[in-house]
Amino acid sequence: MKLDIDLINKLKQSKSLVFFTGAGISAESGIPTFRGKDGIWNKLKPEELANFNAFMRNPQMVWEWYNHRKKIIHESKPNPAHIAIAELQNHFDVTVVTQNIDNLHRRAGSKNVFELHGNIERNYCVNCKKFYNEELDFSSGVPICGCGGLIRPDVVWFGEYLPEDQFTGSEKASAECDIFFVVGTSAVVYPAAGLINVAESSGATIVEINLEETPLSYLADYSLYGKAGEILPEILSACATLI
Ligand code: BJW
Repeated sequence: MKLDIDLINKLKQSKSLVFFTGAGISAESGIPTFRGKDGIWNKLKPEELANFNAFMRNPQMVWEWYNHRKKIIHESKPNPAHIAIAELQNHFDVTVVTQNIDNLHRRAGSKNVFELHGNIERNYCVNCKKFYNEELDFSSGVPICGCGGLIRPDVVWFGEYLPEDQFTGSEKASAECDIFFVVGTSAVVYPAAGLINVAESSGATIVEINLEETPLSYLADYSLYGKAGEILPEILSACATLI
């Protein structure tokens, strides 16, 4: 893909970049997306797995799903898209705002990362809120806290509030950046998707990178259609030649 010369000039004039990322950025690491052609929610119903009531009704089933995903994530590696974003830190102030729970941005070397929907490597007790960051023992079924409460993954399910510090920090970065990249998200889950409006109304240039259009594509100044793992390294190369 040939990058638009106007976009390269914008990059030249920019200091701060935000990368707002979704499941699509990790697809090339072998982690399935939620929606779309190969999305896991074509087969599984989100309301049966990604909400608190479903967990309380059937913690065993929800844990089986998360353990399956933990295994995939554990075996995966950051791909060229995650790595390009981390390397862009050598040229710009970079903030990553991710909806993903897979920790691949940090593993790629990104330093300034906000996690809007939690992190699969952490867990906590639904009763006393004690954190369990070590490997859990599933030998006698669903893990139980010392207080008797069920332990759950530290992720944000439908109907739950996003972690306030992560959301507030993301809003600030979105309002203050020069360029806001929207990478591999269907942009349908709120309040996360609303950050695109925050950036746009604050005057940031919006660049969308996706395989296809999304409901918020109309806000983009530049729409780059293709794989994030191919487009982001090209952006990195273009930036390297600016110096
Ligand atoms: C590629 C690619 C490649 C593929 N290269 N691209 C306003 C309006 C309507 C509804 C609401 C609203 N405000 C709130 C709501 C309700 C709800 C919501 O948004 N519902 C809509 C879906 C209808 N939101 C909530 O409930 C949120 N909480 C909340 O609002 O709290 C306030 C409140 C409290 C109490 C009562 C009421 C309100 C919480 C949302 C939590 C979302 N959680 C999940 C699960 C996380 C844990 C886990 O992973 O298990 O987060 S759902 C799931 O969707 C996950 C994702 O982070 C999130 C977004 O998905 P994402 O990342 O966009 O992935 P996909 O699969 O959808 O898209 C992939 C994209 O990549 C596609 O576009 C592909 O084309 C592309 N792609 N390969 C580039 N190689």
